[in-house]
Amino acid sequence: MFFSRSCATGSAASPFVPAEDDVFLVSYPRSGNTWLRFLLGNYLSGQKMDFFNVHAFMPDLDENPEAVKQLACHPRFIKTHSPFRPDLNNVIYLVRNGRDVAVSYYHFYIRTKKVPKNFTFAAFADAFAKGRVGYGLWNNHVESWLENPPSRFLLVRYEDVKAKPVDELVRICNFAKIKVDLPRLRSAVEASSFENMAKLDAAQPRRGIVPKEKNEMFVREGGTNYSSYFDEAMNAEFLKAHGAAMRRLGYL
Ligand code: PPS
Repeated sequence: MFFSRSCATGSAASPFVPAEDDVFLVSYPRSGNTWLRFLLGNYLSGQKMDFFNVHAFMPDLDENPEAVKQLACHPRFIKTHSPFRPDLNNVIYLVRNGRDVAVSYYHFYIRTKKVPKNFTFAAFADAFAKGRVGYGLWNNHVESWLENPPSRFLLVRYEDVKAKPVDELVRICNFAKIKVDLPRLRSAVEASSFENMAKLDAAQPRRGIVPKEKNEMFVREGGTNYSSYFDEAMNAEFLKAHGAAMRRLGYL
């Protein structure tokens, strides 16, 4: 039913209304949402995901609601960075250590020229701790979902996907009521490896961005090395704002 599924275009006339079986891939930015979409897309689509077709298979509700409305496959997998909204069910909420999110977001801000190249991490960390970045306080985003989980809700940690991608993908498939085919799943994990996605990222520049160095790549580091960015003061400031969610998610 799901493999080689065709996501043929339907009508775009009506406003977005969630279908009962829609599955939402929800995360604060820079938490690994694109990786999750590659994993699922490579598993389900029968095609090789890349940085263009992934948006057609699993569109972004915030950026392109029309593409979501035009999806004719079921269940629809829909990406969003939205904080809690009550009309979404079947939510896979992807989290990542907030400090790694801050580091990744910092480089993304430079990549997309939201801040100049010489903007310091200290200044960004200060803005992040105060919620003065795109999606506001990381803590609030996480708590908004953890405090109000819809009836069908799956919490997935980026670090767990890194450590045991096959197991986590099985969990996700079970949650989304998708049949599990282990050999196929392992191939999807391989096709979506950091190295393979980084190669595709380099071969497919987007939005006029031509990265000049590794930190300007979209698939940049994929790491958990925040400690080389945060000094003691930044750490204290970060934990003052985000300690509750960090503790709750087992990151402290
Ligand atoms: S966005 O801009 O909000 O859509 O970003 P998002 O896709 O959620 O997150 C980007 C980070 O995910 C990392 N990434 C990966 N990590 C491990 N393995 C794979 N295959 C992978 N693909 C993407 C990506 O490198 C970004 O993290 P950083 O730390 O910047 O490298």
